[in-house]
Amino acid sequence: MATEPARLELLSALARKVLWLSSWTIHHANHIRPNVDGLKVGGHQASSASLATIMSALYFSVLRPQDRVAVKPHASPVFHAIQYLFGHQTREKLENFRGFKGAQSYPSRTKDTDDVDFSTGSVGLGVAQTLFASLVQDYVKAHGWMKDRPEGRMIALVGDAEMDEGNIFEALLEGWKHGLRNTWWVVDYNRQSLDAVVREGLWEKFESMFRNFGWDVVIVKYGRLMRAAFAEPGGEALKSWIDACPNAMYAALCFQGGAAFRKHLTDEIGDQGAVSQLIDRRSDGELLELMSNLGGHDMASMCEAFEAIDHDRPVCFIAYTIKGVGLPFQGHKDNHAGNIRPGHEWERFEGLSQQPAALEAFLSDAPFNRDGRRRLTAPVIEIPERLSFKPSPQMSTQQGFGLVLNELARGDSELASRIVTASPDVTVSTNLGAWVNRRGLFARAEKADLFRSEKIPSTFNWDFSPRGQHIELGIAEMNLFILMSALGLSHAINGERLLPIATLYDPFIQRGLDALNYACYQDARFMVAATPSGITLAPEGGAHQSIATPLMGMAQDGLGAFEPAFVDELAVIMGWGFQHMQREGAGEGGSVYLRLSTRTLEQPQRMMTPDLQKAITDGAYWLRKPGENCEAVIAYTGAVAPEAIEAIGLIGESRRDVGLLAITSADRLHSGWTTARKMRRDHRGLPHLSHIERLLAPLPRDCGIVTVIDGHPATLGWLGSVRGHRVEALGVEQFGQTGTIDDLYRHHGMDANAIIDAAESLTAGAPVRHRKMAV
Ligand SMILES: Cc1ncc(C[n+]2csc(CCOP(=O)(O)OP(=O)(O)O)c2C)c(N)n1
Ligand SMILES: [Mg+2]
Repeated sequence: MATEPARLELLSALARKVLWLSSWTIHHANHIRPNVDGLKVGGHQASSASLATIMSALYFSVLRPQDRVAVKPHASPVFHAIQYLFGHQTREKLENFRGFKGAQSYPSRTKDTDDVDFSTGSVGLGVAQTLFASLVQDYVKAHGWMKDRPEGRMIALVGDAEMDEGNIFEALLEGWKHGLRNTWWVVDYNRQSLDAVVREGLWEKFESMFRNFGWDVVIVKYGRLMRAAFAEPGGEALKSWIDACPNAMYAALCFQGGAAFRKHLTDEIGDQGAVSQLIDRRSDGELLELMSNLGGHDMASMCEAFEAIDHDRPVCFIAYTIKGVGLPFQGHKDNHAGNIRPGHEWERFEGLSQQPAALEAFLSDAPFNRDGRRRLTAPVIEIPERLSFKPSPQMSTQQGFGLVLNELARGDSELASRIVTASPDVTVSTNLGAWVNRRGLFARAEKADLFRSEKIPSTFNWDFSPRGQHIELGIAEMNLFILMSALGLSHAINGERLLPIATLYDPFIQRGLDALNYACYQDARFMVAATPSGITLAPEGGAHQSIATPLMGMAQDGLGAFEPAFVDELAVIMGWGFQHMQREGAGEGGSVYLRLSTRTLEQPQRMMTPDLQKAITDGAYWLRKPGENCEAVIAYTGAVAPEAIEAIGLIGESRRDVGLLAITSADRLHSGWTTARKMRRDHRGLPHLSHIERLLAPLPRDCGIVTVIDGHPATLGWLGSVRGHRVEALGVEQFGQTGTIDDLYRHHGMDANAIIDAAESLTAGAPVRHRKMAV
C-alpha cells in the first residue's frame, strides 16, 4: 500500500488522465459529429475536472467490488475513461463515442460493453434506483440469501439540477419508511443545469430536508489549499468573500483567471493588511489554483470525506464544483494537456510524469477492480408445468390473478419463495390480499399487526417481518416501477433471483411510465398486473379509464403485453411469464404486463391442451374456427368477450361461415409478425410464417374482420394488413363518461349491436338480427 502522499499523487495523476481521456473522447466525437447539440467541448456534456476527481477517488480508491454506481448522464465520458483505464472499454468504442455501437452518450447497462451497474439518461431515475437497490439488498439479506457476500453501498452521482426531479423526493420518503441504509448520493454542486444557474441558497433547503429524513449530510465545500489559506492571517476575510460571492460570478472569475480574481478581491475587500498580503503572496497562477480549489476539485478532500464515513446510514455528499473549470481543451494558459504528444492521445499513461509501472500497479490494486467485471448471474427457478387456481364458473381476470397467487402462496415451491410483490397502496383492491395474508409484509424488523393484537376484526393479517414477501409502498407509481427495476435486477446485482410482481390500477401506468420505460431499458425483469382497466371499470369513475395502455404495452420494448379474457388463459400466461422473466441471451426474455379487468365473465369449461397453451402465449387462437368460405371474423381482446360471442351467435344465424378469434396479446402477435417479415427479408426464401399469418391464411380475400377491444382501436386495427382483409376496428377513443358497462359499451359502439353493424358493413347478404336492447 502506497503512503498517503504517494497514494494521493498517483490518484491525482490518474484523475488528470481520466480528464484528458474523457476530453479527448468528446473532442474526437465533436470532430466526427460536429453538430451534435450539447456535445461541444465546454458544452453540456463536456468532460469535467471535478467529476474526474470525484469519480477517480471513488473508482480507484474508495469503492469495493460489491458497491454499485449510477453515474449521472453528463458524467458518461468520465465513466468510460475510467473503464478504459481498467481495461474494460476499448479505444474503438471511445473513438466512436455517441456513434452507432460506440460508447453510449449516457451509461447503459444494455448497450454499453463496459461495467455499467445502472443505466441513466432520464435524470432522477438512476438516483432513485440506488435507493431501491439498497432496499432490495436488505430484502435479499433478510431472506438469508446474502451468504458470505459483503453488503455493497449503492452510490449515485447526482447533478444539482437533477434534484428538481420529483421522483427523487418520492423515493426519499419511501427510503425513510423502510429504514434505508448503505446509500450514498454524491451531488456535483456546480450550480448549473442545461439552461440556467441553480438558484442561490437552494442547497440549504436540500440539506435540512436530507437531515430530516435521517441522512448524514457531508458538505465538501473547500479543498485543502483553501483550508490552509483560511488558516493564514486574513484567511477568515477570504473565506467570507468566497461564501458571499454569487454562483455565476464565481464561475465567471474562474474562467477569467487569477488576475480577474485579484482585481475583484482587492476592489471588494479593500486594503485590509493581512488578507491583502495573503493575496499578494500569490502569483496569478497560484491565486487561480487556490480559488478554484473547491472541495469537488480536490482529491484529498474528496477522499477524506468518503473515507470518514463509518456507519451504514444514508449519506448525501455535497461537493462544491465549478462546471468546465480545469478542462484541457479550452485553450487557456493552464492547459495541462500540453505534454501529450500528437498521435499518443489514447495511450494510458501518456503525459503523466509518474512511473507507468507504479500507475499500473495502483490501478490493478484498486479494490473495486479486484474481481474484474461484476455482472452476476443466478440459476433459473423452475416453473411448474401448469399454475393451478380454484376454478369458479364466473370470474374476472383480476379475481383469477388473486387465485393463482393464493394457490402459489399455499404451496412451498421455490417459485413461490422467490416471488416478491409490491403495490402502491392498492394491494387489496388489486386482489393481492390473499397472497399477503399468507406470505406477510416485508420489514427488516418484526412488527405485529396492530388490528389483530388489539382484537379489532379485520379480514387481513398484516404482520411485518424479515421473511415477508410483500413490499408495501406509498401511492407514488414512479416508486413502484423503480422498485421493480431494482428487484428485477437482483440476479445481476446480488446474484440472487427474485420474481417481482407489481400491481396497480391500469390508468396509473401513465403516471409511472418513464420509470417503467427505464426499468425495461436496463433489462430488469418483472410482472405488472394492471387492474381494473379500460372503460369496463365503469362506475369506478371516468378519470380512471385507460384507453392508451394497450398501445403502450405494444410499443414498450422489453415488455410483453397480454390481455386475457378468461382465467385459464391468465394462468397459462403467468406460467409462461415467470419463464420469460428468466430467459437470458441476446433479445431473449423480458418483463410481462397483464392488463386485467374486474368484469365477471362466464368461464369456458375446456381442456388446456399444449397447442392451446402455445397459441395463448403466442397471442391468439380460434374460439370458433372459420371454414373455407368465411365471410366475417370477429377478433376480440379481453373483457369484451361476451359481446363478441353474442354477436357471432347472432351473425351466424344469417351468415353461414363466421369465425371468432380470441386475441390474448396484440403485442406478441404484432411483434411475431414484424419479426417474421424481417427474417424473410434477411434470409430470402426462408418460409417463416408468424402465428397471425398462419391463423389468417385460410380466410378468403373478401372476408371482413371486425376487431373489438376496450382500449384504443388502433391496437388491433393493423390485423387487416397481415393478409389484406378489410377491417372495422372498434374500441374507445373518448374518455371520462361513467355509467354501467352496458351503457358505456353502447355509447362507445362496442356492444353486440355495434359489432353486428360493423360486420354487416363488411359483408354482403341479408341483414342480421340485432340484440334486443334493455329498455
Ligand atoms: C427527465 C429528463 N429531462 C431532461 C433531460 C435533459 N437534461 C439532461 S442533463 C440536464 C441538466 C443537468 O444538470 P445537472 O443535473 O446539474 O448536471 P450537470 O450538467 O451540471 O452535470 C437536462 C435538463 C434529461 N436527460 N432527463
Ligand atoms: Mg449542475
